[in-house]
Amino acid sequence: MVVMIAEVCLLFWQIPNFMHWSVEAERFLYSRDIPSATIEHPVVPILGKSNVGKSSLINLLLGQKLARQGKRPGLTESIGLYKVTPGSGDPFYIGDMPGFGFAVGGVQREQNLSTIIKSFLQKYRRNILFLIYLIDSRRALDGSFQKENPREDAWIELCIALQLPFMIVITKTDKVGKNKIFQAKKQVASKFQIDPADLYSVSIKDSQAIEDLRAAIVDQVADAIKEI
Ligand SMILES: Nc1nc2c(ncn2[C@@H]2O[C@H](COP(=O)(O)OP(=O)(O)OP(=O)(O)O)[C@@H](O)[C@H]2O)c(=O)[nH]1
Ligand SMILES: [Mg+2]
Repeated sequence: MVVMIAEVCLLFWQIPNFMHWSVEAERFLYSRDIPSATIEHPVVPILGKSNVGKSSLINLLLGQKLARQGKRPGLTESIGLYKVTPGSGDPFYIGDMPGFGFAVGGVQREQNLSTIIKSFLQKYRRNILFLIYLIDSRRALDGSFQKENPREDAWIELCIALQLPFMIVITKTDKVGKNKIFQAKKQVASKFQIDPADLYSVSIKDSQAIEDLRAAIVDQVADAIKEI
């Protein structure tokens, strides 16, 4: 009997962490022309420039390939909400947002995507616990993120105006190498005047970093729900 219990414990121990939250996909189409729906649970949207790795990160966090990901910037065109229920916690949605900035299809398409993001953030502000804001590690390192960047700054200003707390995550760290990650964090942290240790970093090739981020999201969601 003792052996059996030990075996069961071992089995659970070996189950990857993503098994500890169950996932339901719900593609939530949102545009100015579609009447708004009621969103039942709090939302944690993932925001960032097109191609920064939002949809890929979401698929890894979910442990399933539910969001469309790919090389073409502007691939995600509508908002995908994925209901996540962590072990003993309350359900919430992780939101895959279209990217801002360059989109294949030209300026008009880019503007349409921006309108969708902006109106979602404004309309559903009360559902949003916090944002996860992604920055490509190469843009952090070469200084292009810090330089005067009116388009990206306008997004950051909108989030601040809406009093949206954000968690910052540096992506694609495999592109810069492990020894440069802290430097990339320092550069971004100086722009936001925060401690670099408060930033997260991920790569689709680093499963430990994904696990750490998942755990941090669950903790932050639990804290944010307590404050509501
Ligand atoms: N090397 C590397 N490539 C990555 C990483 N994350 C994403 N990518 C690649 O970057 C490209 C864009 O990824 P997506 O996840 O579709 O990016 P997105 O931010 O959702 O893009 P949009 O929906 O267009 O805004 C894909 O080709 C991914 O395979 C990473 O950590 N490392
Ligand atoms: Mg996407």
